[in-house]
Amino acid sequence: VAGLASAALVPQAGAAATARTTAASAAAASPALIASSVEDEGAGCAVGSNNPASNSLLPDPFTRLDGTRISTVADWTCRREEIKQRAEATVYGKKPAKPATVTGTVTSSSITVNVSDQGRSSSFSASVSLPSGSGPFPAVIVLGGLGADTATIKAAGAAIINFDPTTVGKEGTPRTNKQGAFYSIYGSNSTTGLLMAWSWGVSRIVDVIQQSGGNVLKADATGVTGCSRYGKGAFVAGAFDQRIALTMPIESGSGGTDAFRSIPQESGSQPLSSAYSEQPWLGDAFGSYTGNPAGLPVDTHEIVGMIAPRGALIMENPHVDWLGAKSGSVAALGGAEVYKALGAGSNISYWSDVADGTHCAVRPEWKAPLQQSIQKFLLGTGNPPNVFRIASSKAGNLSQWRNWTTPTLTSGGTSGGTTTGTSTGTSTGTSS
Ligand code: MCU
Repeated sequence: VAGLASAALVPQAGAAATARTTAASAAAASPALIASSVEDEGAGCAVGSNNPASNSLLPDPFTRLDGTRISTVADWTCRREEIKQRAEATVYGKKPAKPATVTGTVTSSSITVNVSDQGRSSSFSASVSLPSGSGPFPAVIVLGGLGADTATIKAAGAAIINFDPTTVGKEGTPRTNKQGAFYSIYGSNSTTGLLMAWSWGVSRIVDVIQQSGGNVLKADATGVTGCSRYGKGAFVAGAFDQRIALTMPIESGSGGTDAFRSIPQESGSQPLSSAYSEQPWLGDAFGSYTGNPAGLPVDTHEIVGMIAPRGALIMENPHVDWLGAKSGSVAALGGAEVYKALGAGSNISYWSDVADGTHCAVRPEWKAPLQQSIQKFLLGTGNPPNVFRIASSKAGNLSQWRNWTTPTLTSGGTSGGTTTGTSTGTSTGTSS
């Protein structure tokens, strides 16, 4: 606990204030919530597929694989797609496009999901717990049950969807014999790791909510959270589905939010080789990078950036060295630059200045930012927490990790590059 009295409180400057001003003036015209209606707005982009030269610093989120730099907010859609595809190829494994058929039911107590794709079928379910009052309600998908402050989530007005992701991607199997509802369809020898399989499960739950008619749960107001290995899963789920309005990973560590390049330099943190081998969480391709993170075409600051401009609350524990909270702060600070560039700097918050060192404890410090995040991003009321509260014992320094600057992306059409978006989703734009 020593050292926390002087924990750094870093309010977001400049861009956040700009975002608030922009948002205030745009409020009347903007939808209250900023999630997309589609899983991947960049699905139609023709993007680069080369891996850039090795780089010991965090790659520039704003430079395309062809070397040109993006300049407009519209450009981000296809640049995000490039990041997504490189991250699938080298870190997590491929997330298949929406299956041919997804059916299911939403009731006040459960969600069932039935999927058919490529001639195979599988099913899974999740339990639902509604808050008091009358619906339809927003909901937070809680992966794995650990560490989530469900009382605060419900008191803020959101339902809980309790999802055991191991039914979709089982732990404890060798990489060559992966099991669960995802692998029943895509094969036990699929190279996609468990985190992406879990993320696919979250997306199929959102499919069923979207198709349900919105009587019990709202289609455009779903959040995701989880702690530790389930925090890794919540992070990937929120990053890879633009329908998720609020992403809240807790103490996700190595393989979660922690910047891969920073982990080898953070004493006591879980080594990349360990995160790769403890469970098949990451994709099989990551095995080539555990000793060479500089060779990765992306890092986790860009996975944070994939969440932008949607709501994010990243929670970390600085007392357990294994969790690598310093590397987590590096990624959050780097990802926040994407939010700023999009004029949505206030939509990401980070909090690692906590007193209790117990892994996955429900913490008093996170109650207010959690409540504010749910109200803002799932109910469309109030203001986001808009805070970076970093424990001084585990405070990363972004300037040591980048050689790029953050552009102010302008409105208007796409510029340069070879990319063409064919988005059919609701435009997200800045926060309201
Ligand atoms: C932080 O998440 C993991 C960690 O990566 C593992 O090394 C450890 O065994 O388990 C943590 C966890 O999921 O705890 C519940």
